[in-house]
Amino acid sequence: MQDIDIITYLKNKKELVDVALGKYFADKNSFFDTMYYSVDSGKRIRPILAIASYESNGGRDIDAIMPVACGLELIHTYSLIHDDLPAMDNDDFRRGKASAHKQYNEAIAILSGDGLFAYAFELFSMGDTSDEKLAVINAVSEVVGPKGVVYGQVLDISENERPQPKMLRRIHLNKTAKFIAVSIQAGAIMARATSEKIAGLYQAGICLGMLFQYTDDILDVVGKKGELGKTPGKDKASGKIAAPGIYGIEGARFRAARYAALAKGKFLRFGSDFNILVVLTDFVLNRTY
Ligand code: GRG
Repeated sequence: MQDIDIITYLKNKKELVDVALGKYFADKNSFFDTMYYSVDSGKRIRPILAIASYESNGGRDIDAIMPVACGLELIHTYSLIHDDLPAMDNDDFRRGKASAHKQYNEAIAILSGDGLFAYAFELFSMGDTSDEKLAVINAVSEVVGPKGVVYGQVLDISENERPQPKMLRRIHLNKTAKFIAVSIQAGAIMARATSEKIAGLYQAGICLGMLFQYTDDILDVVGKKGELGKTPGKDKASGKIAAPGIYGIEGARFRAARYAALAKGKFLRFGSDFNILVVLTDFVLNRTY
């Protein structure tokens, strides 16, 4: 497992995703350029997880998984644009530059999100409309809607006078973990994995997703390296629930490590073909951006 150079792996996969995204936004009308402003940059964790899961499950056709992987990134970008709006988090910066409503205006930012959401589903159904594609659309739409990301955001922006561990868990699970998990699930579906494996990988993805949000909360307090325009301690200042506010930094780190161990145990059950997901989990645990 040690022989996986995770930084090179992430760099190579990110490059592939960036090239594909560039292609999907080239030679269209000018609003695609506007939307691409928000798409351009980002770590591409969700598409990389989809590709890693696809390949771990024996998938070999990068052209088959790429539209699915990129569709996930478009939905994620949409959620970031809307999250930054004055009615939500009211953030002036995203991905090291002005957030969409600052660069353009609120109406254009809202429409960029709307456009990216619809375009994601066009990418999901691009080419053939196989059973796998339908299963991906079913799984993703369930997780990003009112049973997942939208519900998590509703809870997140609600007044929480006394932050409770139970509420924190519910927000993290819905806002972040389910989307990370469905990215892994989508890769497995596209590789035609067994339903048992698809379900098991989704559960491992939930643990990885919880870990991802814990490390996001921790980095909001201690500061992200290499990310411009991010104010350390933002969540604390905005009064939103975050792990360090409930458990303290060390408590949050302890819990993050526990989610990492849980995720790795679940990935390892499927054998050495899934080592990359174990290594990716360690990367998320130790990330500094
Ligand atoms: C239905 C998708 C959708 C959105 C509407 C606005 C909203 C409801 C949800 C917001 C959810 C949200 C912003 C969750 C935060 C998840 C998170 C940890 C974001 C940071 O992800 P990174 O670190 O960011 O992968 P980059 O920029 O690298 O892609």
